[in-house]
Amino acid sequence: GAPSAADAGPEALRRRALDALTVARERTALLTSCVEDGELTAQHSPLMSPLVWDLAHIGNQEEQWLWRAVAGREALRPEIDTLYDAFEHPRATRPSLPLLPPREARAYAADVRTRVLDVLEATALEGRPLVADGFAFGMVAQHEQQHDETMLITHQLRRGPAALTAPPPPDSRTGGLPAEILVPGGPFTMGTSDEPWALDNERPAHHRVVPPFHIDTVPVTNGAYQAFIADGGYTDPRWWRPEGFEQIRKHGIAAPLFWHRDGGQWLRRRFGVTEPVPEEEPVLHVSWYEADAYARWAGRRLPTEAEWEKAARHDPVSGRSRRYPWGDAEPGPRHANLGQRHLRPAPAGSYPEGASALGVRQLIGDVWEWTASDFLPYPGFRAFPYKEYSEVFFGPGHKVLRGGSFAVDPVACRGTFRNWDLPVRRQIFSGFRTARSAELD
Ligand code: AVJ
Ligand code: FE
Repeated sequence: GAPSAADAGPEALRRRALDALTVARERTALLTSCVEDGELTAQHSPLMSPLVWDLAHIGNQEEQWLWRAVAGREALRPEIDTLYDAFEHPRATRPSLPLLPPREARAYAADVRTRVLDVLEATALEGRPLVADGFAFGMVAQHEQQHDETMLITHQLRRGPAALTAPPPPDSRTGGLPAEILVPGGPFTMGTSDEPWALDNERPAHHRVVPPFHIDTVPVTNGAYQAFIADGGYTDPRWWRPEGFEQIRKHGIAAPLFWHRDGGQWLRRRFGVTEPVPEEEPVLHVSWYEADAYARWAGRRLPTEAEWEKAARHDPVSGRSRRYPWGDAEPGPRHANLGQRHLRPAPAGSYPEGASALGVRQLIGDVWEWTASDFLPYPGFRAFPYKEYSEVFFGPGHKVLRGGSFAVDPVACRGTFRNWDLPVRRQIFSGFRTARSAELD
């Protein structure tokens, strides 16, 4: 298999950094060239930035971290920093800023990239923590890919005919899967201290004791979710957290985002195309409140973040935690549905080669999975290299999502990777699976 990043030398990491930056830029270029320039400056939803903001923000972050912090050079355009500071300007206000127009934004990002490739060539990837193992380059590639996922969400919210197309994922389902899998109780290693490009919130590795539990073999499907809807799930407050019930009442929510009813059937709009909701696909575009309510209706609950990671990484034979469910090899197309190769999740039960040691499927790729847990620091957490990546979001307001969606690139996805969002969010590529404690048996 592919060499693991964990034991790659500096030259392998330099190639990996060049490759990760190049792949990210190809994705960014596609997402910002498949619509007219006029659409790049439009706001498709108050929840999202205009695409041209993401484009220049990607370049600006790369300039700040690789041109200035790593190489110690002067700001190229100091006057634009504040425009692309995500904390100074909330998304809804970004269209009214004097943003760089599309041509200038493209030229700026390209200029930064040309300089950064020289920096990568000239920098010894050892010594201070920012450059050791090429960390800052890996961080910037992950940042660009995270915005590429954000831009894909903007494309999904956009009205009008399809601008993006991709082949459907191969149907690699195998039958006869159990509905749930027992994860034995006991300690396991959560988080990492030796994955070179793991971000601050994934660190450090530490022991967690997790009581035995059962977890769904596959994510909850549209078919299963339709049974919840048909059973009056959205109108029965017994299943809902009070604030979640208030949100669905106030906004008239009665199905996942992008679904509508036509006669007797559920349809959904996906990247400009309307189609029947496929029953066998994992449900997508549900909030944490919807996931939590479904689980309660099903007599189950969402897995905690520690349970999710143990199901994904714990090898009961060796007792160690793997980098990915299938082992330590880098994600390939047979392991998981990642990287916007397909613009939809694969049917539940796909990717047998991506199963975890315990046999749990599709933990990586397809849909982000809501967990029961608040986004909190691990014991021994240290913000690095900046507090605004993770630390300012810690607390009960944000729920953790795990595993990555079809829209995430492999560079920004691992068994330890942590995503988070507000529990009301549903434009993200979010689904879930359920669990139950085994002690109740
Ligand atoms: C980790 C996906 C929640 O998009 O808000 C991008 C990633 N941080 N730029 C986000 C991020 C700064 C972040 N999430
Ligand atoms: Fe950002």
